[in-house]
Amino acid sequence: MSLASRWSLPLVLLLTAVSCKDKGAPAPGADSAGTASRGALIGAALSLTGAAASYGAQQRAGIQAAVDDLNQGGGVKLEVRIEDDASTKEQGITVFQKFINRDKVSAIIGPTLSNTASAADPLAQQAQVPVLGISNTAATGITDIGNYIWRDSLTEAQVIPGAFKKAKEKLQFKTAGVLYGNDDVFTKAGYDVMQKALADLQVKVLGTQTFAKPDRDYHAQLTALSAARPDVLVVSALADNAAAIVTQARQLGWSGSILGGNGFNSPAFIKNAGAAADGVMVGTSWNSLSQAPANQKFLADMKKAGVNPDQFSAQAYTGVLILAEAIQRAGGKTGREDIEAGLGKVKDFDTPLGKFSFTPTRDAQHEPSVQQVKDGKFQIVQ
Ligand code: 1QQ
Repeated sequence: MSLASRWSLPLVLLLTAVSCKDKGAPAPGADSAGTASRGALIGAALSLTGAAASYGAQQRAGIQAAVDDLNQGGGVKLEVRIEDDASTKEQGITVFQKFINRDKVSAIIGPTLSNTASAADPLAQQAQVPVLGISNTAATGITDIGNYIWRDSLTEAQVIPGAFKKAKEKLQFKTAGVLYGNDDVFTKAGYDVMQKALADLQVKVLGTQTFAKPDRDYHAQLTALSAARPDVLVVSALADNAAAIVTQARQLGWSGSILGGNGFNSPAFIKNAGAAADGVMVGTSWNSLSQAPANQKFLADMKKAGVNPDQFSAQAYTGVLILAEAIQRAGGKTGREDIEAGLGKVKDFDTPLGKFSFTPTRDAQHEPSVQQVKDGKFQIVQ
């Protein structure tokens, strides 16, 4: 079924987005009638500041675009209230508490980082408020928090083995040096998956080094890794660290290939690393080339909004569609229990990420892709 026909059910569909800065007021482009006769109130905890701010900005744009688009159709009503989780566990918990107890939201989108989700999601589970993660990719410690926690983001365990296999076929490497952030749930979990994927592909790890999010100088780790002369460098890092690591590796003379994890999937990584990003390969949950109508609609909406689309905006946009679909599947009812039940019925849903279903453990299920930086842009590897 096409998206258009899904949305033309006899329900009034109206979404408004409210930013943390202008609380209570509809965001630009949103329909102010959304607050006058609002439907389900959804809270979105996004990293608008801090280490994950580059993802949060794109997520906000994706949510806004989906809201604006749905606003023009008919059907379920939603009001999406966006708050900054500041890329930290502490602020994530504060925002969740506000959403759950003060705003009394029907469901929560986010938070941006797995690290934050690991601390904030248990509050929603406890209060029985459905959470839809849109970018949490740590394989464990997210949806296994409990039955109210869902996500539309594929885990590193679902993406990396296939991406590394394809990379090995293209690049023919036998050895690797590995660098990962050891102070973040996602970068650590990503490392575990990478290590296993390399072992399964019979790639020998010649050296492993770590860093922490506040670090800006990686010369010691990179020098030690290149001294071991691996064929490829494998890095699990958030976008800001990733850009600095790749830049410094090239400055130190590293000319080999670099494989990244989900943290690299941001245009901010390419922007900050510049020419050093060229050739970097990474698995992704969004196929930018997909001709599927849902993806073409997403691309058109982002173009209209003047935003460069990426995986994070695609997953955020998809999150809004999934919640609206869940409400529709719940017969238009918008209580916490209704949305929880509706999420359980979302299946083979056409989204910008492809045909989307949830696994029995509430993780995302759809086809991943592989992309490589070329001429300053992510290009899908066929
Ligand atoms: C996570 C991630 C980050 C790289 C993006 C938000 O995947 O924290 O799970």
